[in-house]
This record gives sequence, C-alpha cells and structure tokens, in this order.
Amino acid sequence: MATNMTNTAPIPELFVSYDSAQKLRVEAGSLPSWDLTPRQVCDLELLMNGGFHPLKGFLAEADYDGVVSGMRLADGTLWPIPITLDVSEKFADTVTPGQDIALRDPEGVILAILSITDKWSPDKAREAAAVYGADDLAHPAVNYLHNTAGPVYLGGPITGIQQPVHYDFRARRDTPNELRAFFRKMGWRRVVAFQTRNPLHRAHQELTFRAAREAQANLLIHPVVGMTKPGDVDHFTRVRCYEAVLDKYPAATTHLSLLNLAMRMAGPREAVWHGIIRRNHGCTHMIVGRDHAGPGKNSAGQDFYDPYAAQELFREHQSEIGLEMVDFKQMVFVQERAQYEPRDEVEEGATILDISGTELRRRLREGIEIPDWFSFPEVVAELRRTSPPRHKQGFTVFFTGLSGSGKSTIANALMIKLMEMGGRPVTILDGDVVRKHLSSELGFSKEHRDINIRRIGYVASEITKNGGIAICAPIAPYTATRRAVREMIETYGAFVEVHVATSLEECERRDRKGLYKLAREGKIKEFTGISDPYEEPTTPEVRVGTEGVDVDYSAQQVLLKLENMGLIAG
Ligand code: PPS
Repeated sequence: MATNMTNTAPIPELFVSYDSAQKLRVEAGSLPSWDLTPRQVCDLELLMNGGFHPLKGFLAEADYDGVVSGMRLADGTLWPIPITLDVSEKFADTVTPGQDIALRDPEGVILAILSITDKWSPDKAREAAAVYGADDLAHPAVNYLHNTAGPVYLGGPITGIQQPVHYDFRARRDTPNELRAFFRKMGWRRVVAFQTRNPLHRAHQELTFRAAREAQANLLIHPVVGMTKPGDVDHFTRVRCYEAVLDKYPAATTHLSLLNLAMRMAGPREAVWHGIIRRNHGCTHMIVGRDHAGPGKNSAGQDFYDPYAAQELFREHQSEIGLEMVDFKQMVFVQERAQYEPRDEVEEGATILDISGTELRRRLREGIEIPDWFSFPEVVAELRRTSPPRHKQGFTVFFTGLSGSGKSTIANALMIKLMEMGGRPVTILDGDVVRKHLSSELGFSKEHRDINIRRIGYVASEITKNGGIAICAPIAPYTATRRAVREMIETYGAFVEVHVATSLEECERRDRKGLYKLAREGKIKEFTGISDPYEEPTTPEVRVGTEGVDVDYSAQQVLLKLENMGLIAG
C-alpha cells in the first residue's frame, strides 16, 4: 500500500555513536584503506544517512546479481540500481573477504569502515545491458562503468564514522531524518517531492505548485547536487537559482533541500530509485515526468528509453516504493491569456509560447534576450553570470594525430592567430613540451599515455574554467581517454577536438624527427602507428588534412569552426 501520510519516524542510519566513532577512527587508521571516488562518496553518504535504506552497505554479490537481473535484493526487496564499491585490481589483490577496510574521502578523512564479505569481477557488459538497457558507451553510466569504474567490486556492510564534509550550502542540506523531523515540526502530512538537475523556470514553478495543490500536499524541491549529467549547469549556480525561485511560492508551503546523489541517468530504473530515496526522506508523493532521468540519445541517435517508460515502471511498483506518483503536467505559456496552462488543456487556436532547453542555451551563449514570461529575472541574471556569451568563455582546442602529423605546427599557428585577436590568454600544451615539464617520468605504455593525457586534460580544464584558451597537441591515441578529457573540460567550456588526419605513410615519409626509422628498426618500442595503436576519432569537431595544404589553411579551418561555434566573435 502506498502511504499517503508522511512517515516522520526516524529511519535507521549506519552511523555509530559519537564516542565509538572517535575510537573507531583511531583503530581504522591502521586498516588497509581505499580512497573513495567522487561517485562513491555520494553513494556512501546516502548509505550512511539512510537515504538508501534498507541497504546496509555496498552490495554483496548475490544482492548485486538480483538487482542487475530483476531489480531485487537477494531477499526480494525492490532495489533498482547496483550500489557497488568498484576498486582497482591492484587494491583488490591486497584484500580478502573477512577483512575490514577504511574508506577515506579524497582528502584522506576516514568516513566509514567496510567489512568485506564479497569480492568479485563483474560482467560489466551484462550490467550495462540489464540496468541501463544497452551496452552503449553513449550512455553516461555505461561509459562510466567501462571507462572509469574499477574492474573488481567489494561488497559488505558499512560502519559509518562521519558524514562527508560539505562547505557549500550547509543550511540547505538535510539527511532523511532531518527532513522527517522538519516535516513533523511543520505538521506537513503530505509532501510532494520534485527531483531536478536543471535550473527552474516559470513553467517548473507552475507545474510543481499545481502538483502539490492536486495532491493537497506541501512541496519539497529536492535537487540533485552530487553528480548529474556531464555538461549540466553546475550546482552552485543552480542552487542560487533555486533560492531565487523559492521566494515565488506562497510562504511556508515549500521547502528546498539539496540531495547529494550521484545520478546514473538510468531512466525507468532511476525513477524507481528516486522514489525509494524520497520515501526514505519522508515524502509521500513524487513528480515523475516525461523521460525522467533520461540519458539523451544512444549511438544510433535514438532515445535510450521510451519517454513514458519511467512513469510505467514507477506505477507498476508504486505500492512497494511506498510513495505515490504525481504526473508531471507539461505547462505552456498561452499568449492570449498571459498565463501558464497544462498543454492538454489549452483551447484550440490559442498561441503557445515555449523556449526549449537548446534554445535557452543558445540565447545564453549568444547573449540574446530571455523573456520574462519564460523565467524569473533573478534566475536569468544568475545564469548569465556563470554563462557569459561563448566568445567570452574559456575553451580548449584538442589536436590529436600521429607523431609528425603536423599537430604542433598547426597548433602554434592557431595560437598566434588567437593572440593576434586578443581578449583571452592562450596556453599551448604541446605533446613534447608537456612530456618535458609535466610528465618527464612517463613512458609510452597505455597506462602512461593515459596518465599523460589526463594531466593535459586537467590543466586544460583549469585554464578553460578560468576563462582562458588551452590548445593541446598530444598524440592522444585512445578514444576513451580523449572522451574523459572532453567530459572534464565540458563542465567549464567548449571542447573542440581536431583530428590532424595525416596518413601514416606521409608521417613516415616526412619522418621529421627520425623516429619512424628507429621504430621500424625496433629501436623505439610501442611507437604509435608502427607498434602501438592509434584509434582515429570518429566524430571530431574538425578534421584537417595536411597533405598538399599549407599550415595557414589548416589553422584557418579551425578558426572557422571556432567562429561557427560562437567561441570567437565573428
Ligand atoms: S601520448 O600518446 O599522447 O601520450 O604521446 P605524446 O605525449 O603526444 O608524445 C608524443 C611525442 O613523443 C615522441 N615519442 C613517441 N611518440 C609515440 N610513440 C612512442 N613510442 C614515442 N616515443 C617518443 C614523439 O616525438 C611524439 O611527438 P610528436 O610531436 O607527436 O611527433
């Protein structure tokens, strides 16, 4: 039975008492320890504070199998998303079931102890297909699974020592028990949760408030501030926007609370998961919309999930989730009536005004007006503050290609042309130069090349974040690593991949540094193109040839693309 009254009784947490935590922290200092990834920190926080109740730790193998194949723990409890502790092989080899390990945040603070019961190497292709619907790297969680997550999973119960530390928006963060206590104190008997990873505009405000009215409930704006879809508006900006919108609701009807969840963009399964999490936070209803937690298009350009699959799966499991679904009504602005109305109730012939997400991003990028009927001036001002027009933002141009393909030459020409234009500082991160200053200890194994490229990506992302232009020119032979760098940078600005597509034959003919000859003679090992792979980019922003064209022309092709993307003023 779905509850329709808030459950304000405390939910079990996995923390030990303050005194025990002090003692455990000292003891845990001598245990083997695992440094948690950002996603694992998010998962651990919700495990410990009851957000993932009834889980008592990272999934053991039997629970994992049940969740992957049928959305159920081994005891039959509904649980749609595998919450697993993935680790490196190297670390996995040092621990065995029966052992305790300390879990530390990135600064080394011990947050919890994991008592390992299970250790196994998952079949990731099976997990991807069953949980996310397809083993397709265009899905952010599938890409994460294959390219970021470690190969071995450790499972077992958690003993919580302390919450991860947050320095931002502390007053807006609530554990499930804090929210339950708040609802109790306010006398809120029915609460509708609104899950979001986007800034709210007028249509959202209308639909959320309407949903609350229909359910005769109060409203909880419960945005995700842990990890969302790569490329989303950063959570600092979003929270300032949410705070501005909060003032637009009638006093004391609505509460804003931040959820440190790491989303997977798993559509239907994710909707069920979101429901369970909101139930744990004491809510009675949740708004589920079209394409809830959708990951975008697959590699064939089609939607991963049917837009209504999330609502269907939720409805099917509603009583087990213990929370009622409220349909998300698409609200549109009707010009003649100067008000928002549900799209399916608009009179025939009326003029509907709408601005899509893509159109909004274009307007922000190009500094074009965003009308008052669409959003609140405070929200627009916040968005403009963090997204100045593109030609004022930082960006990265990432050249990739074989040794001797002409990357550095074109990169240097491009740098000079951009410096001539002025306005933003330009930094070049050339393959050879980086290897001298940043990566001098690295060789050319896959592992070392990946470290090298990630270092370049990190520096480029910092430059991009701070409004500069980074021009990188390494070989960067692996698609997955280039993609990881793209994701790192796109959080802050544009990433323009340029494939310098000079053929191997031509590079070898030129052999500017005499390296190909040495590689052919076997005197240089693991040489790209000769004895090591080069995975060509399939969809770079620009592909330039260098055979029979001069450097100026190639640099010009890149400049035209930059102009076309709005990155330099036309
Ligand atoms: S990678 O794969 O992106 O980390 O390589 P990168 O940092 O760009 O370094 C490439 C330059 O190092 C020289 N060099 C080699 N390249 C490829 N394979 C092997 N084994 C190798 N050994 C040395 C070479 O001069 C490359 O410079 P470019 O400018 O690309 O010719």
